[in-house]
Amino acid sequence: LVNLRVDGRSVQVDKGATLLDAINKSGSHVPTLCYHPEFEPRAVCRMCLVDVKGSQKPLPACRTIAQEGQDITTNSEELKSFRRRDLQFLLNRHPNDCIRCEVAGQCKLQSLVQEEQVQDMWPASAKKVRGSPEHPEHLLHDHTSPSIFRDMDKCIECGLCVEACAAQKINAIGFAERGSGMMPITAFDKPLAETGCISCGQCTLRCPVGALIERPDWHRVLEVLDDRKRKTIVQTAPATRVAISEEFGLEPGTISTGRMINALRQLGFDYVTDTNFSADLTIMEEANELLQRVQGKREGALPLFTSCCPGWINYVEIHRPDLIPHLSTTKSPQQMHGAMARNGPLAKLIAEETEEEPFIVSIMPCTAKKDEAVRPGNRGDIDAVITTRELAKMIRHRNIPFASLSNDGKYDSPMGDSSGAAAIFGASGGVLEAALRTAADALGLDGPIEHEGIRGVERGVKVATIEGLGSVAAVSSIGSAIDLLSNDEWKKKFLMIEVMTCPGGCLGGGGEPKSDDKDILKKRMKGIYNIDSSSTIRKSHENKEVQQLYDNFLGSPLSETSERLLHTTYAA
Ligand code: HC0
Ligand code: SF4
Repeated sequence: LVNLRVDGRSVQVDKGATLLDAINKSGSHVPTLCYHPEFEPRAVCRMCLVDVKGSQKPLPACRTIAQEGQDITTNSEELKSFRRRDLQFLLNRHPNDCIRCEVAGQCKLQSLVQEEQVQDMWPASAKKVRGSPEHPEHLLHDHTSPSIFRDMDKCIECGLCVEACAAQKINAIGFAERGSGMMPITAFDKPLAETGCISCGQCTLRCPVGALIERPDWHRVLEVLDDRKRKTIVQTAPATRVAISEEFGLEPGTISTGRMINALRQLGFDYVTDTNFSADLTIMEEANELLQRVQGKREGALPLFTSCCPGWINYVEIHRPDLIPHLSTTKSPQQMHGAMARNGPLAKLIAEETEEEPFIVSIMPCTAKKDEAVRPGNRGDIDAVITTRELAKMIRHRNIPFASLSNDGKYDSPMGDSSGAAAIFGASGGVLEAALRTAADALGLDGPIEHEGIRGVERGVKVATIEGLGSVAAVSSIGSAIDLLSNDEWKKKFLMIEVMTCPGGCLGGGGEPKSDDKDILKKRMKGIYNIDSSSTIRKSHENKEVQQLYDNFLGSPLSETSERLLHTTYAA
């Protein structure tokens, strides 16, 4: 342990901890803009400069390792005035449109400016923003991606987006220029839609301001809800019910399924249904697809890749079209749900009440799901996809007291029942574990229901070998998939491979609440697995509503109707 003093108070931290860790532990506070615990600190924003007794100049707390006996001051008049000057510099270059900014109220720059009462020196017309005569060369507003909006006039050059994209090994954004003109841009300054961007949204998760955000669709959803002309159906993804809690001050990992359902009803949705229902349906189709491929009864290569993660599908189509034959043709649960709500028993029920087509909304932890909904072959089934963060905004805008709602809301039927296997779709390894539970029963194997070996939120590849079946792999983060696929070993080793683009799976999705807690994914994961372990039904094929759907509408997995509504194709 290391002993030091922060603002006159003694504090002990682990060896290797930074001054920032010590400051946070001591109860003192320094602001940060460019720091996130996931990445190596770059110390460019200078907000966390502190005085260290004996040092000639202030040091950045985020990347200075704490030493025995150090005496730290965080809030001298000189440091405070330095921070204010720096904030003023950022503010002078920032547009004056905070009042309608999508991240208003959750922007780190706004919060610091407000706290310090920094004055903006220049009117909007005189702002030195990029695209102005000083920086005419860079694309400023880029709304070409179906998932991500880039408004670079709001950028404060912290570099967290560059780090986030590099951690994904996609590198669609990088730094251009040097010194004070340095800014993150896309390769050749192309619009995002023309780059290698896979819409994962990890950059939006880390952007401390409103420069990179998910394409906002919640305004349109509220309009339709308020209009009350069309019946509205909403579906909620597995990972949303846990992470939404954080937006309203509940402990990370808190399961808020019933609260979320109640909030959705208060927002005015007519039918509140569960993507988890379609996750169970996905397992039925995908497990049978795997079986048919193994038996040589169906086109397509082995190992089989899961197809539910749209960032992964984007990656394959853009960067590795040679892998397309390995992709499962099974649609993702989101898209199956859309197709069923549009064409299945629920659609029939609604058609008895009104001729008007229902408006179908998904709540997803993911930005790439916006992209998925407008893919050829999917277009039209889902009318709007909003992220967990956007849902929280809608709830706040309507003054719904989320945290104090009772947690007893229930999904509507049909399309509301689900198993524990569906719940764990939200965590890396979950889709695979769900498939293994069903495959084991189908093949009469006597295995465990839980597969610890493929659980966990860290980036990397987790492997499990099932006797009588073979080896399977769960890949957490697209960067790890890129590594795994860099040579052909995977072709020999595995029967099935799950790839989730975001570290930890959907619970770490680009549309989830922003957090500076380095253990946030673990906390969310615990909540997700708790839903599973407390479920009475834990296997997808035991979902009664899914069984009824096959009996009354689809016939069987891979039937003609299933193929038409629940499967898709890919193109390079
Ligand atoms: Fe996921 Fe999904 S589990 S991709 O991680 O398969 O976004 O939560 O909704 O579609 O069910 C995300 C989460 C989903 C889908 C499901 C799958
Ligand atoms: Fe990179 Fe993902 Fe952001 Fe695209 S969405 S720029 S791939 S981090």
